[in-house]
Amino acid sequence: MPASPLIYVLNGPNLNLLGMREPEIYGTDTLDDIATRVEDRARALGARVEIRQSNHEGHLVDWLHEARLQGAKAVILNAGAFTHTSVALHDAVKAIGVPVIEVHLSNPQAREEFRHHSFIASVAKGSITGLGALGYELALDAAVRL
Ligand code: CA2
Repeated sequence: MPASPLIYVLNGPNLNLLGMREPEIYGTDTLDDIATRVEDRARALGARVEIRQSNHEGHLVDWLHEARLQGAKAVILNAGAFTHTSVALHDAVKAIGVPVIEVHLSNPQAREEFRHHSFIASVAKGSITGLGALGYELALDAAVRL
């Protein structure tokens, strides 16, 4: 029987604050709520998920490398504000040879100008934005079917 696919779900800065502030932008789910939904969906799809959050750019770079070393089938990445600033994450996504699906709870294109550019989008397999926590579940469905 083939091993169940492993999907990394990486979350960037301030996403640990979800559900506590700005519910009109990010919804009322906490990151733990989202993790539970992703784990439930992974079980239904027969996939394994490794879900992490960090406020530190280097941790996210290290975890992208780790995803490759662990043979992950895909990475779901919400890089938070690093999306709009990080050449290091751009380079890591490009380097690892593992498909990365970019997810954002909000739609950055509909927000401030400084959120309009993503350093991830051009090296990602695809992006899902503006659909709230559902975006993570849709990304997981896509990751398993890639
Ligand atoms: O919409 C998204 O998922 C974002 O990645 C969220 C980032 C933002 O910088 C990106 O432009 C879009 C911010 C996450 C911060 O989340 C908070 C949650 C509650 C209270 C304060 C911040």
